[in-house]
Amino acid sequence: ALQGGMLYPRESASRERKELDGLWSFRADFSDNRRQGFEQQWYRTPLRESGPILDMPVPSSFNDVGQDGQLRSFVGWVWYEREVTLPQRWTQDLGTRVVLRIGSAHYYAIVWVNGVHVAEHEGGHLPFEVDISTLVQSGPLSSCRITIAVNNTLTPYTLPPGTILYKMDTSKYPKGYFVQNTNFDFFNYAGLHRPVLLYTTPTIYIDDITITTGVDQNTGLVNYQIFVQGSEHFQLQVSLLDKEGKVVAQGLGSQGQLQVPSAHLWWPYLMHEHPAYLYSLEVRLTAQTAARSVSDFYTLPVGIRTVAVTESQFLINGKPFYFHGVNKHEDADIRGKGFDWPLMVKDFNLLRWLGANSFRTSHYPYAEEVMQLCDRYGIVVIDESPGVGIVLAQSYSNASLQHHLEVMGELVRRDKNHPAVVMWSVANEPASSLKPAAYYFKTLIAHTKALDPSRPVTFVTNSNYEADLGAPYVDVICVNSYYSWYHDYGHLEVIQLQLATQFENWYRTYQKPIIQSEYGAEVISGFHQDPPLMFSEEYQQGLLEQYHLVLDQKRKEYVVGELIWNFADFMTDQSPMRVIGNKKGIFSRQRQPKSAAFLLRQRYWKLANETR
Ligand code: BDP
Repeated sequence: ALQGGMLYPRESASRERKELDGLWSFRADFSDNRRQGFEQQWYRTPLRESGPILDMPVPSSFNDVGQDGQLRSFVGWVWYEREVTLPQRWTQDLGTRVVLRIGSAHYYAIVWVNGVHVAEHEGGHLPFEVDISTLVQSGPLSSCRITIAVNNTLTPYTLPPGTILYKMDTSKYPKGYFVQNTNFDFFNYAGLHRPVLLYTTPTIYIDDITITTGVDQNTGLVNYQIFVQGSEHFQLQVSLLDKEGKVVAQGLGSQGQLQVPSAHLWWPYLMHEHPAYLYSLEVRLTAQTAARSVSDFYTLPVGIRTVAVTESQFLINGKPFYFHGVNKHEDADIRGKGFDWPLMVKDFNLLRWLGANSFRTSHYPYAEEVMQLCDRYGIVVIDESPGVGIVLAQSYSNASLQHHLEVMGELVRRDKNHPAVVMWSVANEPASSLKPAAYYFKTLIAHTKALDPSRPVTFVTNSNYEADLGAPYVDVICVNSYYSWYHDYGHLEVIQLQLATQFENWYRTYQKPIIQSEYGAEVISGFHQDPPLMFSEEYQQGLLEQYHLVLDQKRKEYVVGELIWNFADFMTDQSPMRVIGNKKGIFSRQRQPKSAAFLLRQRYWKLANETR
């Protein structure tokens, strides 16, 4: 089980934040065994004393900011370091708890503060944090040195999995030559991808909050559970405030139910005149110690809504919801997978221009700042774990499963309170027809449901409906298919028959709602061919039109969504199949529309008007 909560660090009357974004010292360990940094203990003294360092922006992937091809494709340990000056009230007041929080470090991270090992974390897409109070409060120092070593190596036991291939043939490769192989279709960008920060709380503090919501006639129900650390003796007061700041319900104690008469529900974008209504849950902790009285305040945005799945429908607030949206990636020029405010806002503006009401976080959890905007804008999210590329037998091992269970724990802990999240996806395109897949997905899905009984769970399949051993356990069938792209390429005329057959087979077998969770075609922006040929804008449009004809029939029955692959072009590994990345975006990597974006925009607005 996980230790403690992972509330997003927010400022309040009792909490401060210090962002550590900006330039960090950086050094990649190019030594043969990649372990020189450990052997020479680069964390003991300032990194610049170890040898040549670079300036590295945080957050960002390290790969594309420089002009060094070897760094771009580096595999192994890279070292980041930053000196921070702390205010006296943080270092002198023993009633203050100082926490270092790393939004994401891909893939494995070790953290030292002033040369002392304080944390390790596995997994590149979820936050972790460590209480460093004793270290920063122990001496006269008002500064501290934070060192973070990050390793991007992927093995069959990591999530996502990968393989390090040693090339032994000395007639072809230098001694010790190896490459990183992956079974997923995006570049394995690495580094400190999301904000790193320090924040404070009192030493008796609100550690976690879990909210679930319901609706009874017109009354909104907000069930809360609050976890406190640092003392057994405390008082908790909760108030729910509406948008105007008016208190609409109050409660006392660690758990309870707030009732909101004539509640404003959280509705998806375009489904209601007033979508995305958020209340604020203000939690106030007070405690009395021998020395003093302590208060802690935390405010959580809360959306009141329900989610349910029937044999053929996906219901939000009891009304059928049709996902007309996209699959995304965290990906852009220069920064790679680094979080970037302008990029995030641009993407949301494009989503709303498009009339998209939803997206899937293919193929890993996205930044918390993204999830918060989904709550505020009413963009519905299928929240996917980094379980992509589970295709090797080893990746079905018990060790891998255990890690995957932990990752689901971390994901649910981080995202459980987002009204925008309506379903968990535990994996993308695993080899779900392999024998161990049955036990693996049965266990993984049961575990996720136990962590969060309030949301449906799925994984995204590209297996055959008869062979898929995980499908019996999902609530919604999510299918990817690439008719007339990877199969029968060039033949748009076969799509309708093949797609209709796909839907009918899955529905007959499982009687569960179906989402077309990927479909699409590669286009080089600006390539035109009529009659349509592959890679031209006309071919992508033609392919979409064929898919839409079938989706329009089946959505009257049991198809509950369509998510285009992909929102934007994105970087992949180099291969003869990819022209500087995957070009299935309806927007280019620079977020300019291809012709298909206009087609989709018309369709999505029409769907929105029909299903409102
Ligand atoms: C699907 C994968 C996705 C790929 C896409 C493609 O889920 O990650 O990028 O195919 O090949 O199989 O474009």
